[in-house]
Amino acid sequence: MTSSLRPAAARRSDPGPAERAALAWAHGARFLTTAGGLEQLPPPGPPEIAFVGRSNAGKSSAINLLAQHRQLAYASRTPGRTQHINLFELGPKTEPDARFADLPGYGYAAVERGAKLRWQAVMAEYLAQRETLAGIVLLVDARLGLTDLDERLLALVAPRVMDGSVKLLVLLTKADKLSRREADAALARTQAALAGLASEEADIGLALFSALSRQGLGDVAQALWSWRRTGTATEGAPA
Ligand SMILES: Nc1nc2c(ncn2[C@@H]2O[C@H](COP(=O)(O)OP(=O)(O)O)[C@@H](O)[C@H]2O)c(=O)[nH]1
Ligand SMILES: [Mg+2]
Repeated sequence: MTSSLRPAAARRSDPGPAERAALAWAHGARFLTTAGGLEQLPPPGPPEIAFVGRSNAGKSSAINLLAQHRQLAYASRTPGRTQHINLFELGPKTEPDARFADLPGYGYAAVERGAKLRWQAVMAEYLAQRETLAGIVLLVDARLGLTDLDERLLALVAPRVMDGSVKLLVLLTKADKLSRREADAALARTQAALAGLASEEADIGLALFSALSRQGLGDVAQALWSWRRTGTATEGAPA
């Protein structure tokens, strides 16, 4: 079977109610604010889900697809250009239950050194210390696998992942470019690399993803949906 047959197969399967609800939730994402540094972030609110990855890994494409806004997270033609944390809000407008935090892509060689160092520090501080950080989605080009920079990011967040306070979902992107055999190999390689983060408390997911074919979209939406804040005082209360 060629990989080009998979998108149709994926679309054919009827999503269950949980997947539909999760997709509808993700599609409801709206822009909240953009921060040029940690001091510009809004006060901690609902759980934040941070999207991180090397420039060109497919982060903007994934967020755009989840949110169903073609331009919500600008799929830049100039990798590394977006040196900001962009925040999106999800859930009921009166009582948002999650935020997406789109962090700057890393590893783009042409970014000026001073700016690069500054953003490394901002990201490190955000990922290591943001109290409302609930989960991290790490986007990795499936053909490249985890790079040194990804490993460094994982080392940085390892304490929070291993004690279970921050969940981790690693997406192997552009899966449409891989044969089934290549995809299996990429999964196995990445799983082995992530083994060091495993612990009793850790919640670590790994999935193939394609913004082009939508492979993995429903599962990703459901995972993130499960990370939102639930059980607030008004939830389930009569309208
Ligand atoms: N074939 C394929 N290309 C993709 C996919 N996702 C992103 N791309 C391409 O990869 C490049 C980088 O994507 P982008 O979302 O801007 O990456 P970002 O720098 O991580 O935000 C663009 O040319 C996209 O069109 C995918 O699922 N499949
Ligand atoms: Mg981008």
